[in-house]
Amino acid sequence: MKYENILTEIKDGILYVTLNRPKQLNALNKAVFSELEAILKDAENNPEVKGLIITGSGDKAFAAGADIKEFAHFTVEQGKELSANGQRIFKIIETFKKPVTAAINGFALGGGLELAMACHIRLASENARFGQPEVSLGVTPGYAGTQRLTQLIGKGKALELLMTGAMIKADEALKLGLVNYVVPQEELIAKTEEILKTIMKQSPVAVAGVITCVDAYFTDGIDGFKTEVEEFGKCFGTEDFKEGTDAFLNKRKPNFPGK
Ligand code: DAK
Repeated sequence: MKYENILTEIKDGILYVTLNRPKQLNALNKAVFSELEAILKDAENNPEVKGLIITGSGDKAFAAGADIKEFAHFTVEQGKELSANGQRIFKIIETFKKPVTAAINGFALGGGLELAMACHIRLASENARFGQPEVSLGVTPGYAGTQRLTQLIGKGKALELLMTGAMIKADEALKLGLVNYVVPQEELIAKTEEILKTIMKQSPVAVAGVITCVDAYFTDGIDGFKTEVEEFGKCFGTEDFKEGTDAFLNKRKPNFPGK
């Protein structure tokens, strides 16, 4: 299916999702959100898709935030609605049962950083810049930036970035644990593919279980330890587990059926 603001392509099991509003530095408007939601739904049900790479088109931006022109005249109610909808869609990414990586190829600001933080793994190019500049516009982050940034880098540094609105460079983002790798821009997609392909060789059922367990750690009212017991137990009834153990015992590489 063709989208107006996002390019998609499936190759070797990877769905490439490229935000494609380069003139607006890939700013996230309502249309981007609804296209993203449709793409995720399709990816969830498409057995051809084993993992995702989300990136931005051009060499300047991953996404420079929510589209400021779009929300500039919003009312309190519209603001709440926009925030709830964005949070809901980013939660779909965070709990997605296939691995989702962000290849951050430039500015990841505001909603753009919030999108990257919802992904399971983040890689950045050397020119990438990160920040939550919302306070400079008179708003708080609305797509769970206050929550995920705190989870990822800790309260002290998160509060500093959130309250100053300052931008940081890729090497600092790496030191803070905001991204897993920093590479030259021309190597960004290849390095992301390498990580994703390593994950894709593992049991998809077990990988999905890991995502569920780690998410449980951060979900109020859910005991992550109990979730792990459940997920671990479930694995024993799967074909992936039979294949994985049989392959090990017979000294061969596993070929996981993903069920
Ligand atoms: N939205 C709309 N357009 C944007 C944009 C954005 N976030 N960021 C950049 N653009 C557009 C610029 O307006 C410009 O368009 P033209 O003027 O050419 O038409 C074009 O992209 C190129 O930008 P610049 O000319 O500014 O490029 P520079 O290299 O000089 O600067 C920059 C790059 C990234 C430093 C600069 O563009 C910049 O500061 N952009 C804004 C970054 C920012 O503040 N991002 C955070 C947005 S706030 C909410 C929910 C969520 C949020 C808010 C409310 N509610 C629930 C209501 C989330 C908010 C955010 O994400």
